[in-house]
Amino acid sequence: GQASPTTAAPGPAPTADFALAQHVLEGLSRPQRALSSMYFYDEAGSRLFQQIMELPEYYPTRTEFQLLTQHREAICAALAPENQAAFHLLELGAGDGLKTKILLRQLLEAQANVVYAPVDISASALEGLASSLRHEMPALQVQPLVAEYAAALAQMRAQAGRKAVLFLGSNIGNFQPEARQQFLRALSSQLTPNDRLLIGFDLQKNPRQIRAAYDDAQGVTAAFNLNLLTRLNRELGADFDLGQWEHFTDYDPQAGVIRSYLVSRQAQQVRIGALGRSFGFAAWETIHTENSYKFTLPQIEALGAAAGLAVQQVFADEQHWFADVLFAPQD
Ligand code: AVJ
Repeated sequence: GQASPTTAAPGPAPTADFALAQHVLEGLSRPQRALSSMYFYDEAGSRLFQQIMELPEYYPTRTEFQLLTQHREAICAALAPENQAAFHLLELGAGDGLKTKILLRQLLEAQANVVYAPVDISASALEGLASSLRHEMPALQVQPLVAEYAAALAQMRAQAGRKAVLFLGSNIGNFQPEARQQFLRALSSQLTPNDRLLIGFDLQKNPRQIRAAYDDAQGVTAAFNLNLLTRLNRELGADFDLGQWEHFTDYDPQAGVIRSYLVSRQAQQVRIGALGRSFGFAAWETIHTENSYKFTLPQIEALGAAAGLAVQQVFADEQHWFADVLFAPQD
């Protein structure tokens, strides 16, 4: 809960950083320390993620781009209603929209009666996307929305008429299993029988290949992980010494999850100004920062079924590294 303004106890100032401060206090107070990967994406973090997507080791973006290109006709035919009826194409976590443009071009070519509604937590990313679409596809109707997933779902309820929802890039992999199920149920409850949902899943594969994608030779992923501490230094007046922390990641092939950590290289104290206190770290103590789940097709079927969603089609690349899966509400 929010601190009342009359509380004299030291605490964060009630600014825009309040949620971040609360999160850090809670996450660093646990016996197994953790911070959410949601906070990776400040300006520097978003730039580093763009660089990650270009890395030779980071296969997911490139693979999904390829499979969307290869299957674009079938995917668009499955997303758009028959007889050119009007529909909204909602995208959760649209980002730079580079992959989605493959589908948007295809829809325009097929003269689909579509309104594209990209949703993202980053206003600057959405603005960039909207303005690039105005130039590249002036005929396309675009209704951008700056919001978190939950707010976007609530907004969907008000959306009359047919809709197709995109959730690409294996963003679904960042949820813990329970939150993932909750999210899918909430999403599913907003769909009417003729609506469609396309979700991108990174598939289980050679564990060495997966591990390499999150521990690249150039150290870009390490910089991306460590940038979280830079953010806390700037936004919460913390004094993390970046030289005393390192990136560690490992893949658990049975759980199908990449887990990433920041590791304290020595015993140290870190002061966090906005929290008015310090935290002690033992040598080699870790802060968990990200889960990135990888899936199998039977798991994907089960995931959908538990949320009232039936798999209609699976669009994968030839090597079966990544899949965009089309769901419809179960009847
Ligand atoms: C943006 C969640 C798809 O999990 O692969 C990339 C983020 N983290 N490298 C992923 C990420 C480290 C990425 N997603």
